[in-house]
Amino acid sequence: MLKLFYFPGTVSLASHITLEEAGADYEAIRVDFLSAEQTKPEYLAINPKGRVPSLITEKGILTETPAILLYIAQRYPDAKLAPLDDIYELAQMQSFNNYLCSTLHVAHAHKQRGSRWADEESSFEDMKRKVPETVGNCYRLIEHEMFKGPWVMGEAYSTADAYLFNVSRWLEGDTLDIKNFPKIEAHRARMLERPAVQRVMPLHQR
Ligand SMILES: N[C@@H](CCC(=O)N[C@@H](CS)C(=O)NCC(=O)O)C(=O)O
Repeated sequence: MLKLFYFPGTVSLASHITLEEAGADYEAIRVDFLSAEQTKPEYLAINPKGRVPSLITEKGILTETPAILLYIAQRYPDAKLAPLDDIYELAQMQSFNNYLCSTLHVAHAHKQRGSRWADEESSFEDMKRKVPETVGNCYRLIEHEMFKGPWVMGEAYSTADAYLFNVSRWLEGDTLDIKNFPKIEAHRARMLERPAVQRVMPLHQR
């Protein structure tokens, strides 16, 4: 059975929704960030990165959201969570997911995780101030260039939708107004109607 390590409010929501959409047989295990469990030897023995999500498979651990999402989509092809029969479309989905992972999420992390990149308090403040601009630029690009509609990739729902839904829940905390991103706002509402999302959300409230 697959095991997903997660914590509410983090990027682990996308993997959790995708497991649920796939109808996977899995166990969700909460890592208690409030007691910094992700930094303790027991968790580091599972995932030396000290982050969530981690997905334990029969073959070993998987980390990094784009890799986990693609793994689930490929393991459960009948759920049609990715355009697996079209290499160009699949690469497009990966392009979107990797943009969220390597650019948007990293820009967002500058608000609370400045110590990853600097030591001075003044540097943290500077990084925090820049977040609405850098994250806002990401959402502008998604809203105007990348989002096809009604789902991220167009007519078909894919893993990119769970991922966008996950990260866009941080938008208000980054002092951005979702009203400025009407496609992303409508996407959020559409996601909340999905039974898989409704089943998972109670576990992702802090
Ligand atoms: N690139 C990773 C990022 C994972 C990540 O940074 N997770 C955060 C939560 S959103 C975390 O576990 N942080 C714990 C910490 O910094 O102590 C992914 O996409 O899965």
